[in-house]
Amino acid sequence: PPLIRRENYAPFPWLVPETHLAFTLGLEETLVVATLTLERNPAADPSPAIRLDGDGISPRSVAIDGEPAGDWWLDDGDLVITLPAESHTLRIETVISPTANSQLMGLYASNGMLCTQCEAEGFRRITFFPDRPDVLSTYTVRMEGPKDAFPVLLSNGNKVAEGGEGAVHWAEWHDPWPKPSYLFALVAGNLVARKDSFTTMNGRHVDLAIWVRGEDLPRTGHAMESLKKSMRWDEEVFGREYDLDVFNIVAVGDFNMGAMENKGLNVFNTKYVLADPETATDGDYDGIEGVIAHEYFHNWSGNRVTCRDWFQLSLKEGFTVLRDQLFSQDMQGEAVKRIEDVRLLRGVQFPEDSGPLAHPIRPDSFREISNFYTPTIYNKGAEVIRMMRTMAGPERFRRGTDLYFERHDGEAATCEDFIRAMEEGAALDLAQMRLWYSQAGTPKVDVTLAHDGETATLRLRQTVPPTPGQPDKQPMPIPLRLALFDRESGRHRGEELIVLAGEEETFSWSGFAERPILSINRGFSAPVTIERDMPADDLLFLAAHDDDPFARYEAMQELVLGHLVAAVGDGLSDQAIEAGRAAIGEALRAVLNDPGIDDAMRGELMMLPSQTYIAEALLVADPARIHAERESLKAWLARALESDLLPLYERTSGAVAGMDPAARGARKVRTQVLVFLAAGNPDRAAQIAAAQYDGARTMTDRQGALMVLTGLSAPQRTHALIDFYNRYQGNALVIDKWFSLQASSLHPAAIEHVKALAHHADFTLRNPNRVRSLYMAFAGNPHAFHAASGEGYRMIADLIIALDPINAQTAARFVTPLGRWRRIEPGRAALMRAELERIAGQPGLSRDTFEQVSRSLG
Ligand code: DPP
Ligand code: ZN
Repeated sequence: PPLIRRENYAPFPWLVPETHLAFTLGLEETLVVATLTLERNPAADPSPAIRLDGDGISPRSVAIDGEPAGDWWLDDGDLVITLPAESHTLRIETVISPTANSQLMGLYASNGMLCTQCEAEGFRRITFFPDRPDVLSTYTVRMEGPKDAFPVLLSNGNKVAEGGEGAVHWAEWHDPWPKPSYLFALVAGNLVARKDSFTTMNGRHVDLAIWVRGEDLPRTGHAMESLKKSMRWDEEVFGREYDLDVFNIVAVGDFNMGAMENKGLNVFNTKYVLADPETATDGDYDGIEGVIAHEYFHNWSGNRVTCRDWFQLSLKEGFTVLRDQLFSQDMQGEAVKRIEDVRLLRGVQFPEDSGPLAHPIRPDSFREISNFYTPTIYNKGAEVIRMMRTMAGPERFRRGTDLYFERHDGEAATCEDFIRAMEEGAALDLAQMRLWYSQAGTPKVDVTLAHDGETATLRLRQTVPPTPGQPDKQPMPIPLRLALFDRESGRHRGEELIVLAGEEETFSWSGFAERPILSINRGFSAPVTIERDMPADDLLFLAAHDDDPFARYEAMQELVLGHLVAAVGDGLSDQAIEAGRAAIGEALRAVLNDPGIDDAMRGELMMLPSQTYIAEALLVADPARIHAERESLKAWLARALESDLLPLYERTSGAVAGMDPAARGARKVRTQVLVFLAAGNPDRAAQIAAAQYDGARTMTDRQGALMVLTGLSAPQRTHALIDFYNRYQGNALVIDKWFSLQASSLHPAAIEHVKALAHHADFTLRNPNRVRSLYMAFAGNPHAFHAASGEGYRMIADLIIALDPINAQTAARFVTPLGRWRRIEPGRAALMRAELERIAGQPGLSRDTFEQVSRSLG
């Protein structure tokens, strides 16, 4: 498959002002009649023919200006037609089979309904079209089908007509806003709606509806509330108003991604719509609120202003992730949300940036765009725009986004357009900042703080590591929020923002009789790793006293990380181990008992750095050693602090139900306590967890207890797993949790459990949520995935090979964990590599999997 390059962008030679689509719907067979008006694009090089993208379809008929066309041919799946004049009307008939579409791209069947997913290049599986984001067209869609199978017919925009007699009915929808093909959507099925309405800031009445299967209706309330909050928030914070009379959301059980922002008709994975306290955790509630907001916000950052080409994907995704993060911060509290976002960034994006799949947030080339819906494009993209916001401040940042929306409304824009609007609107000089768009890799900042007389001198040095195709890097601007704490008073003089722009810079402050304590990268103001030698006492001080909650969290993480990295790396003397553990124990005890922090924050501070994060800090990791050291620290802490943990469990067991912050915080802490106890006192933990399981009034409590039990070899384990399955059989999202908990468990036999679960009657390769619930959980479970025998690697490779022909996009996602081999100790690395080679040797590999495997081996 060819490499597509950003530098080769050229505008499409034709404009498509109007697109009319007529569907005769059927699960087995759907007839599509596409009628396009075409005009030569004055801004492009003229072309005697038109090339319309197609993927796995063939035309049943082609007509130009009402006459059957003769001069057309298929080239590599695309339809090429000679067009003599300046403007034409083109009519193309295709027949597609939704039921046979297991890739879930284009038009497909799910549970008896029909739905579409077109981003990025799915529209070409429905009809021939210039399937690229810079061709904007006004769509009119007519759907006709059996009333009993498809009582509800939805598409983008507003419904303008409907009718039908007897068994067949039809509806016509019109979307007044020109859009690229990736935002087209159609849904037909037996659905019911939760309906509501919203009045916009300028008084426009909007009908809202969330469409689900009948039995799911009671679980749509939270999604609807989240939608209304998002609409209000985007008006208040970004000045963005909704622009149609209806906004529809449809929940689908078979979906490759989280959700999709089609104009006026968002299609969602059920996971991000359905919730009630009995079946969804507090985390699920937050996920729904965040994803509903994300897709809604795309209406401006993505739809009204879209992308010129897919290399600009972060233009809409990075920006929209930042917008949804800011929204969730406002809804749930800034500190905890920021910590969660940083944990995600470090857990998935930093490893991507240091591995074979590293790419800049604006990539230069790809073979399959589906492979670039990555944590780098999304989450690092958000961090880059967040840095601009930090440097400009919220008001100037808003002037920048206002200018961007105003200037590019109705256009397909580039990242460069965004940067320019930000430079002008927010009055920022972003010349050097552009490097964040072009250079991959997580910068490392070495920090030393010297003290001499009354002067404190901070020396900062940055390095941006080499990444595939980018051996040499230039220094990038790194905005760092910092504070210097006076040892005497325990206070700082006020936070400052400095920008490290050169490779090495020094900053100094006078008036410090003693060496101050440095709190740096507060709020995680830059997506970098900080390297510094900080005495344990100073970290203990920050963990207990820093007024920036993120910095407190960070100090805890740094304390534990430093200890574990040393323990895994060089091996520590018994004495050093004891001292390290004692310091961590002291910090954790303070966290457990500090009345000044709320439980949501306490829960965060109690979490030890993940194995992935520890591995990232090591050049080459031995997953077994990391696992052993981390578990043994946990066990030690649990035993040393048992007399603090048990009362904390007692206290937090008071508030059982309720969705208020206090009850949610209590649930989080309770489960964290159980996690510690499971390591230090498994019998006691099993007893408490079993009681929590039996008495649970929320899924958060039930899942937390089951997670802990699943990791133990206790008799209560089997009982709870059977009960959970029986209780929720038939509820796909909850059964996903049941698969996931077993695949991610600390149980020594987790790998055997996964093998057995793959043969469970409820397991299927056809449903992405189910596949991920078993195998993503497994691939993220270090002690099982990295079994020294290589069996874990073999299982993931077997999965990729089996899944690739069914759902290539999902299969390719599983290459990432195997691609980490360069950073793993040599024995395992060889086994991982061998599995990648075995996959590469399969005939007929998809473009998706081929690209990821070859980059991973490369
Ligand atoms: N554009 C979608 C989203 O990120 C993914 N296809 O919302
Ligand atoms: Zn998005």
